[in-house]
Amino acid sequence: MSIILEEISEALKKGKAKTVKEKVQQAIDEGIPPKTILDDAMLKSMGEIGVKFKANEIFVPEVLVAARALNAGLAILEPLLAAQGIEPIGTAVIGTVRGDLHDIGKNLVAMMLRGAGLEVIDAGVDVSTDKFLELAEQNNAQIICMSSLLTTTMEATGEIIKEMEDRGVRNKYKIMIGGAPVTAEFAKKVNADYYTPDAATAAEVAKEIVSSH
Ligand code: B1M
Repeated sequence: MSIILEEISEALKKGKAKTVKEKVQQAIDEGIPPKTILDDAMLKSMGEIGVKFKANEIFVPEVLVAARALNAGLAILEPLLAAQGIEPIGTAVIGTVRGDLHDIGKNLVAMMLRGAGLEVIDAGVDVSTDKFLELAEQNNAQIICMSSLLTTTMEATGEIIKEMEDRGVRNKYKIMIGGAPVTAEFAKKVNADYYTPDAATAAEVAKEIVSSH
């Protein structure tokens, strides 16, 4: 790997957003293709962050600063990638379900999904069935991701899926759910397609879903 790509990779892992931004611009000026910068430096190191996070070698603050650095670099790369017609590998809508305002975990999942190459539409917190469906429809999403942190709002996940079934649109999307109180057993009970325990696994599974879609 060229030195500049290694520098971007290292700066991203350390969460140095300003350095990532400067080095990404420098790499572009040196003629390195945006897709190479994205894949070989940024997504690669974000993937490594995900592995370490999953293994409890690093924690939420480190992931958040790395993700912020990723976003700083992406802001420069995105218009160039779009101009070259490089498409994201798929689209996911993500939100914290109605009644629930916790968003730290949801934001982490969103960042990891972006790190895996997906376009992520963030619906925010306290998200209704209408909002999930409206954004999924508008953006041709393949996946709807629902986060819940309270035992009470966890039930809203099941209600939202039921409402999607009642409207006859449930099977248009793969539904992934997660959050501290959620379990695989619960996901099965409420007819979600996937439960993932953490942001890194969510990104791995989302990648598999869109590649087999
Ligand atoms: Co709240 N809160 N909170 N809170 N809060 C918990 C969840 C609680 C366990 C604390 C406790 O009592 N021990 C408890 C829930 C109890 C229960 O239901 N069993 C609780 C409560 C009761 C409340 C209030 C009701 C308190 C009150 O007002 N009386 C209130 C509810 C407000 C509402 O939502 N309507 C409330 C409010 C808040 C704050 C606003 C103060 C703040 C949220 C700030 C914010 O998010 N912007 C807050 C916080 C920070 C917490 C704790 C301390 C930390 C949550 C967190 O961010 N964890 C939490 C206690 C705890 O968990 N230790 C607590 C870090 C985050 C990275 O982890 O979100 O689990 P987590 O995400 C993980 C995985 O779960 C997974 O990936 C992430 C990491 O890889 N994941 C997914 C998450 N979403 C996923 C989706 C996926 C896949 C994986 O696919 C789609």
